[in-house]
Amino acid sequence: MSEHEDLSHDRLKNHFAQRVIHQARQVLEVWQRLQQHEWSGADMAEMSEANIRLLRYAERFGQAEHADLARAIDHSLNAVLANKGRLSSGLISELNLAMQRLSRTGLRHGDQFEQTFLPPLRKPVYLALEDGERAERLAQQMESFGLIAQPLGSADAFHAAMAERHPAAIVMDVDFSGPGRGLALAEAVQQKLEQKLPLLFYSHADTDTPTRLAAVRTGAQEFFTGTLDASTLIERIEILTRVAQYEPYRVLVVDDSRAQATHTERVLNSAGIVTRTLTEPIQALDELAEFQPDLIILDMYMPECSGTELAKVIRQHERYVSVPIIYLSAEDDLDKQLDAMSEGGDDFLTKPIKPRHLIATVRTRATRARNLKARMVRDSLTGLYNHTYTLQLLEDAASRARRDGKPLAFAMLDIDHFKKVNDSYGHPMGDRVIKSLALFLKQRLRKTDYIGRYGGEEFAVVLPDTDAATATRVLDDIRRRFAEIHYPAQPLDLTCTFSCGIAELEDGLDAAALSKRADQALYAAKHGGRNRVEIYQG
Ligand code: GH3
Ligand code: MG
Repeated sequence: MSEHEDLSHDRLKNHFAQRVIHQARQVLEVWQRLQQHEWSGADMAEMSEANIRLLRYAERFGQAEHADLARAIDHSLNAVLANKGRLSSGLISELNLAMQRLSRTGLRHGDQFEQTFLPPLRKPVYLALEDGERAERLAQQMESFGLIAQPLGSADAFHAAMAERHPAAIVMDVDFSGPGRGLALAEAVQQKLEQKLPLLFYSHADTDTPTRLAAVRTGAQEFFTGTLDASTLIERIEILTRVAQYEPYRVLVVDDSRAQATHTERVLNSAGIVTRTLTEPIQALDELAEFQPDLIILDMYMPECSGTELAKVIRQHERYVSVPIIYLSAEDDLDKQLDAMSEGGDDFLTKPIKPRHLIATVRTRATRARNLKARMVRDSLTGLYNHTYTLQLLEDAASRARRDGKPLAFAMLDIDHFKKVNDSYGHPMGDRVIKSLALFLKQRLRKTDYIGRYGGEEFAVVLPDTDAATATRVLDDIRRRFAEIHYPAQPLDLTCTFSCGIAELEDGLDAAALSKRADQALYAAKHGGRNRVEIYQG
């Protein structure tokens, strides 16, 4: 084969590979849409059709991994059909897992196996900002993170772009093309769409409540003010547009009547919500720790203990103070309902309840609780988990590792001579380094790893299913690459390093002891000269 033919052969192969990727996206898009309402037969048919096409392409173009996933999805969809079109918690979880894997599955290039993420949405993000220069700069930064951004200079350009294709998301300046006109523009566009586009507003000045209200009414998911920080923006867009982020809601149903519980489960499952039932309330606390529900539905009257008593017990645990509790009961005495609500409940639904009403209540409550939790457990500078929550995650991961007989590693990182950075370059530069290490860790670790900001310039990482040697390899690679980052500064660019200590879970070791070992290893790394990774030596 001539070199020319070789090239065109490669290009052809690449072209077909793109077809598979495109079809995978299609499947993921239908899946994402299904998260918003109760599933219908038509939805299932569309899903199934898109998936079959993926299977055919993947088989024809030799993409074994995609073909396997498509087969698994087909299998689950058929199981739903065999179940008289009913979803079950097991099937929802199965489908969700397959979709997450699909969104992460790369392609085989030639013969060498290359694990890459699915390319970013081919759709661009439209940037409609008053300040054209800012928009250009932002677009460049977004591109270096794998997003395609298209700055638009005028309302006409915006309309033209919208007519040509719909973007993955819109970033709109409230004052784009004139004071307050950005708002009107976004509203006009959204009104014409059946499926609203992810919309993020920006205002250079701090804005008043009426403006924010107007933004909310156009379906805005986010409102930024002040300087528009690229990494924050990128992170929000990723969350709004990535399917992989989606986790089905989990609801724990506590009801002594098996029939009633099954009914509740069926209704919730039909909307893609994962459920688990307890008919014996006494087990509730064990189940809570294991299942980690987003919301709890309690029967008011049970023989062993009443719903309100159980709610009180649950609320005594600090970890569960913010999990919404909904009472479900035939009780229609308003006074008794109010009494029950003051005992740690969030809502009261009377039986028989319309399925739509139940689903809507659960969705709104669970969404709000997740948002609230995200604020409570995350550090505001970096968006990483805070100290307390990281320790909780470590505890949960340790008990899972023990149960499944899998290894678990815990790493602690501390930036070297960070005081000097603050002293010589100023505190804002210090903050920038902290934020960039946070983003760096997020990009380079697995989705299943938990990353926390442990203290000022100290970080912690929980690595499930990982032994100390593997964790060391991963973190040492991150250490080397992080040291290569240059932060522009006068008179000299700044570079930073970090030290890291690693410990592995062993029999008889609890989370606190494991964390202490990692800390000791970190101390050894500092003592040994910094800019290195050390494993705990007993
Ligand atoms: P070592 O290599 O031994 O870790 O030296 P170090 O200078 O990094 O350690 P030390 O603990 O003495 O100093 C840490 C400094 O980090 C002190 C504190 O002012 C600074 N710091 C803590 N939190 C923040 C933060 O959020 N932003 C900034 N800019 N600085 C912070
Ligand atoms: Mg330090």
